[in-house]
Amino acid sequence: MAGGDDLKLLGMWSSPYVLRVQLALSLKGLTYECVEEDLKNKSELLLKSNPVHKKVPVLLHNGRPVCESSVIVQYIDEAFAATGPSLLPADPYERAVARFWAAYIDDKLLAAWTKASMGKTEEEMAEGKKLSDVAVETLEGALKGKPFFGGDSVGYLDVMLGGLLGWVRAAEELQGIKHFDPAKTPLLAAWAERFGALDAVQAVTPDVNRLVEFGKVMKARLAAAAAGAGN
Ligand SMILES: N[C@@H](CCC(=O)N[C@@H](CS)C(=O)NCC(=O)O)C(=O)O
Repeated sequence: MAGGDDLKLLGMWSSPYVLRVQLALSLKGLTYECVEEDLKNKSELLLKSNPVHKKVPVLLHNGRPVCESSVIVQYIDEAFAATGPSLLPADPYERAVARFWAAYIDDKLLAAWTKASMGKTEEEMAEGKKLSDVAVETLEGALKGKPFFGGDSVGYLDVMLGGLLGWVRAAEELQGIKHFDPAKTPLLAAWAERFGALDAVQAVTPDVNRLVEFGKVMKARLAAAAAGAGN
């Protein structure tokens, strides 16, 4: 890391958004301090650093906050351009394509996955699964002819999707949903294995069993809240 740079990440261990930032920092080989937030009792530092959304992740670079996972990953790549591999493509057109698919992941894929796992009714969850299948098959097209979204090595889009992988695996345990089914989307299924096997990725990936247990607790809390609202 460039001399004198101080990096502090306000995060939470189970957050896929925080994991994106950890992946970017790990792939770039940057060292940082990780501060675990209690989202039910947010720290003054978090509230002051992200007064608009009050969410994690926030990256403090020499005390200056950067918010929103996609913005932070791009910031890391630009601010530490001389350190480690580049995440965003050098070519402006390729950069635009990577950003387009990153927005697709957040707008379509994540929305579908949330509906499939947290839907209020069985019908809503089934609808989420259908939307998810369409989104995953569409995303498969962006991976044609290359091992990673970034080409021969990982890039911005790999990080944006890779942050979600822990929960993709946990969903298999929790709901029996295989989001990256080798039979339907073989390229994405192989990508998930390839990406997950990288040292820099393994160094920060949360334990899937811990995510599964956390998922069960969240689900029970949602069910209790829904039952309470119905009384
Ligand atoms: N769009 C944001 C989403 C971040 C987000 O939703 N963070 C959650 C944790 S997974 C959070 O901080 N939630 C606290 C809250 O909503 O009050 C990003 O990409 O960084």
